[in-house]
Amino acid sequence: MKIGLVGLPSTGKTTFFQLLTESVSPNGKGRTDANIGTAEVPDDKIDYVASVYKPEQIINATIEVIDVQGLQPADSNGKSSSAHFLEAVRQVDALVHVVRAFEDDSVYHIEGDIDPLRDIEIVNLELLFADLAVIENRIERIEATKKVAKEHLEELELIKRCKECLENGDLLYSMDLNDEERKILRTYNFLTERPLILLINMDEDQFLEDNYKDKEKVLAYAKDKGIPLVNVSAKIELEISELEEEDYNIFMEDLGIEKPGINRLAEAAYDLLGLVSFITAGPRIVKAWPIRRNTTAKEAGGKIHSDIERGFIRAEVAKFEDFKKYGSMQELKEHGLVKLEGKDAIIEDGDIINFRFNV
Ligand SMILES: Nc1nc2c(ncn2[C@@H]2O[C@H](COP(=O)(O)OP(=O)(O)OP(=O)(O)O)[C@@H](O)[C@H]2O)c(=O)[nH]1
Ligand SMILES: [Mg+2]
Repeated sequence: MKIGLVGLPSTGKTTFFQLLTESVSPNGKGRTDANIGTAEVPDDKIDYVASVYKPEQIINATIEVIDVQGLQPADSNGKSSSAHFLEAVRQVDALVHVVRAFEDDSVYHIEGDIDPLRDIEIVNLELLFADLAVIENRIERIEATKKVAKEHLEELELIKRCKECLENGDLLYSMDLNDEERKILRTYNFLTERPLILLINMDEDQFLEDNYKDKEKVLAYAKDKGIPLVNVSAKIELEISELEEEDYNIFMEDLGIEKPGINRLAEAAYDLLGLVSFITAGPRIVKAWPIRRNTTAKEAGGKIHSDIERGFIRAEVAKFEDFKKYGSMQELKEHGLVKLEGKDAIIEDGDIINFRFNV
């Protein structure tokens, strides 16, 4: 899974990026290039299975995180200079908009004051302008040809509808499109079609009180649009992440941070994208494998290796809750709790699977 961090300048994107990826020095100052890093998805189930198997290696699911430079709001003529930075996040599975709620006079705010909802709308507009620019270029290119090829006519009609949608100030994900149309649009990697998460970056006090300026408005907006909200206090969490475990736990508790930011973000992203993980376990490796919800046993095998999908015979599936209750595969087998599933069985989150295949 890939996510892209976007937002206005100095909202805490790179701070959050460092927290997620535990990278100490992202590329330069992040002025021109995007920072790219990998975040490990924390997973209680993997931790438990690993504590039983004690494997040589534990492999959690990962999320690739791309952090781009802050977007400069368009000028009064609607001219925007953000499109260039946004190219780096066109291919992500979800965009995470880092919104500034923290109050700190020493940190410059491009709009001069704290107003999360206004900032959310400015960034939406930047995404919209970037998509509009792509569409306008494409329309120009198609129409420049003397005779528009037949296969382009349909595309042209569709992107003109998209253009109209954006010009009305609506994001493309709100359009009612059929599968064929979505397929045509896929090659464009439109930003306003990407699933979005709002990450509210708060200061210490706001986090403790679970309150920030205009919180009610932001909640109402997110609810209305069905956009998940995640709260973090990126700077403070980054600072304490450098402490020894004992101190770290004490500070997290003092600050009222029940779960690290990465946990909350990963949960929101898995939920939004409809992902779950299954587990493979052995003495060498215990590993989490992210899959789409409703993936079949055979397809799940294909995630590991195409040979497993091709030569699929059966999947031995144990439910995580049963494993936790009995504490070993041997016990589970004796209680008849390891099921032999066929190719069409639906895999659920936490299933511990051993594939039988033959190639
Ligand atoms: N007080 C306070 N400062 C913060 C917080 N989060 C980030 N900052 C500070 O804000 C400044 C900008 O943070 P960055 O993480 O670099 O922001 P950015 O969004 O990556 O900025 P650009 O890449 O320039 O757009 C830094 O000085 C951070 O220390 C916070 O929660 N509280
Ligand atoms: Mg940055």
